[in-house]
Amino acid sequence: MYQDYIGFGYDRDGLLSLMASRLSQKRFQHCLGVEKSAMTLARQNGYEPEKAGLAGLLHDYAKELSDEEFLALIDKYGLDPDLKNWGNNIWHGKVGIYKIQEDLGVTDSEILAAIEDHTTGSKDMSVLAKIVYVADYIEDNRHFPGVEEARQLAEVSLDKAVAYETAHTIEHLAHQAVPIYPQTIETYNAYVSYLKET
Ligand code: DGI
Ligand code: FE
Ligand code: FE
Repeated sequence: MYQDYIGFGYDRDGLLSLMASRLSQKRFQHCLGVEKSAMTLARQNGYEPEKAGLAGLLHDYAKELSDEEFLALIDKYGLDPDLKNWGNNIWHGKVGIYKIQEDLGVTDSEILAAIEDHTTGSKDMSVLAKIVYVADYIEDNRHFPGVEEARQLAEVSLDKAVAYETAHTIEHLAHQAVPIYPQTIETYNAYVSYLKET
């Protein structure tokens, strides 16, 4: 049950109310979509669906915090000062987990690590981290060129789906001429071999 992972006694309904009050309608629906996709991926990969669903539901909890709040959290917890050179896209996972611990009492380190790395991936992802990373990309509300291929790959292999998602994200970021977080490139290098295997 949620109680194994969260300290403040929230059940799913309690979390849904809190998230609905913290997030735009659209982002709330996205979180519900990631919850559902994460549970499906968990069943396909021999992982606990409830734990995957909880991590998926919470993954963007901090997405609508202000820049000032993120900068204050970086100071408060003595996080890597280089984080200040980035923005919401990088902060809502890597700094967001501190807000999630403060507000929800999430105690499970595997859930926290999965949320921490859900945007950039990591070269050392747990099965749960891969599930959240991929579910974020393929959930039902996502519509972009390539999403169908990502959905198909995810049914075959979580690792191939991670590789595909990372390559396409990097392509997209480079095309937009925005900086790529070094950890994103590390993820790409760790998974690139899965792009070639059939
Ligand atoms: O929060 P979501 O929109 O559901 O998705 P996300 O957390 O995977 O990504 C948020 C944004 O971050 C998305 O527009 C892509 C961008 N992003 C992913 N990796 C990097 C990145 N932005 C920068 N600058 N560098 C990265 O490495
Ligand atoms: Fe996100
Ligand atoms: Fe997301």
